Amino acid sequence: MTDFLDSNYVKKICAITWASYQHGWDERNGGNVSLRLTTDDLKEFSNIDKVKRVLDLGFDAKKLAGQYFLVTGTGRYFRNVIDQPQLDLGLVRISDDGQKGELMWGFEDGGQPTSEFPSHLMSHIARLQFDSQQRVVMHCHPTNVIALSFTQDLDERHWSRLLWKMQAESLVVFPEGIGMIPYMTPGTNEIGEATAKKMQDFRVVIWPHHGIFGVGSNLDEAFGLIETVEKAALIYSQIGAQGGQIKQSITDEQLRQLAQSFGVQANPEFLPTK
Ligand code: 2HA
Ligand code: ZN
Repeated sequence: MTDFLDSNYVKKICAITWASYQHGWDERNGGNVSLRLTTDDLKEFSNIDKVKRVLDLGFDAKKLAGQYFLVTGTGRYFRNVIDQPQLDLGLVRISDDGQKGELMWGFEDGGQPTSEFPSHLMSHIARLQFDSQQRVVMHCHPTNVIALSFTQDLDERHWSRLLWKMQAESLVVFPEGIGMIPYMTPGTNEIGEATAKKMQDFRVVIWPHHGIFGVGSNLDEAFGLIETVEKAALIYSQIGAQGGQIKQSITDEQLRQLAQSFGVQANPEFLPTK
């Protein structure tokens, strides 16, 4: 048996939180991440077989009963997770009735899951309807995405087309486009519900003037998705820095060719089929 602290799950979350911090997306306690794990994933690990504390979830998570989430703690700094994972991370089992979180490991100095845990769990539930491999929800504060939410209309079609045209990579990585909710108060069930609703159609949801939610089947995929969206937004910012005048861009026809070539289906509401 391996101590859970030495698992690749903990190592990988440490690596991703550190990378996200280094990108400048997680000032202070900004950002949070959750990784869904099953009993099967955990059978080879020790130190996770006793309930250490029972936590209130604040909503009905029955659809996730018996599943485990390795999650960052509220108020914790992404910068520090790599040095003290057993304090800043927790492994939480959703109770059989779906009302409570059972802390099995971590948060050793009394910590609690991120204030956005309801948003994470609701997003996991929404994505699991379409994708049984859904594992990761990641939230952070990428600078150029946030800046874009001040200068652009908060319109999904507009954002999707703008970001698709900033680099050839965008359409291939997020062919369904970009989801968007209105500005809402973070940490509430309401923002969680609005985000999860968007997650029925998108893997990326923008929180205007705040940040981004991205999902995936593993940590690299969710992180890479956010990275690609932020890179497109950065290119747009750099265009502004170079005077803002666009002389040429990727055309709709070139986007269609790109989708065909990479075998992806571009959202037809955002890119007409012709
Ligand atoms: O974890 O980013 O949205 C702190 C936040 C809240
Ligand atoms: Zn945030």
